[in-house]
Amino acid sequence: MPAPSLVILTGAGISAESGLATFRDAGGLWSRVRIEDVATPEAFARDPARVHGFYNARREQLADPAVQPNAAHRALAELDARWPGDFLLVTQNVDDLHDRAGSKRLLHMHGELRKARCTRCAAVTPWAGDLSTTTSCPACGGAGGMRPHVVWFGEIPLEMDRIAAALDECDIFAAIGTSGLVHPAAGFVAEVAHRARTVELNVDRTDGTRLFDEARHGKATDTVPRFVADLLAAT
Ligand code: BV8
Repeated sequence: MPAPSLVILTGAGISAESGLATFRDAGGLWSRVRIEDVATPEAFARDPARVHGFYNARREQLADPAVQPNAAHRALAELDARWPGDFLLVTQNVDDLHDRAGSKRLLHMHGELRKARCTRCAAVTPWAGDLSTTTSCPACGGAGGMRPHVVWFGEIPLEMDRIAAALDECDIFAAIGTSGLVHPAAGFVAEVAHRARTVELNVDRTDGTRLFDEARHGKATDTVPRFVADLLAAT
């Protein structure tokens, strides 16, 4: 009997205990700035300096030595390393905490804060510092066309074919630390619910909790290591 195929979706809640603000909790990012002003292609066309400022501040916070992967990130990296079957961790997060925890079978569907993309040649370059309206592309040399390698609202998430293929095969689907409000990620559970075991891990119920077979409530640093231990014990 082959090991079950796993797909795990994470959202901002898995990084909350590492000190990174979520989006929709009290005091979250969208309570400070409007999506329409900083996270759409129209916002970037209208005021690129403001959008760069929003992402530069988040990139700077991510560089803070106090911001480290937490026990939930580390547990998922261990699961990745030890799971004998198919496994894919799909994160909506643009932080690099899953990467730094050691996750390998990982996909950033909304892009990555520490990468920049040239709007002229499309080259994607690792980027730890600030971007501005005068930044030059290391690949083509063009100046002023660099943007965060992040998927804004109204843009198509990355590697959707690879995600669809993994969802088509998955036997167990878990959503961790996501409010289940942003599509298409929010629709993944409905896509697999008729044939996969579905588990939601969150501090609270969400609008999507009713769609899951099981809900495990608590902080990610408590619930995720326990969930991983349960999965590994069953193999
Ligand atoms: C698209 C990058 C078309 C930027 C982000 C209906 C159907 C389809 C689309 C739409 C639709 N209605 C509207 C749309 C369009 C839109 C959308 O969904 N809008 C929403 C607002 C309604 N979607 C899009 O535009 C997407 N593109 O649809 O293209 C298409 C699609 C497929 C195929 C072809 C064409 C693009 C969306 C991507 C936008 N970019 N991020 C950036 O980061 O700055 S989205 C942004 O929201 C982040 O990526 C974030 O990850 C994501 C989701 O938020 P969450 O991660 O869930 O975070 P949130 O704060 O909401 O929740 C945190 C949760 O954690 C809470 O539940 C909380 O209880 C919990 N928590 C907190 N602490 C803890 C915890 N849990 C455990 N432990 C803790 N300690």
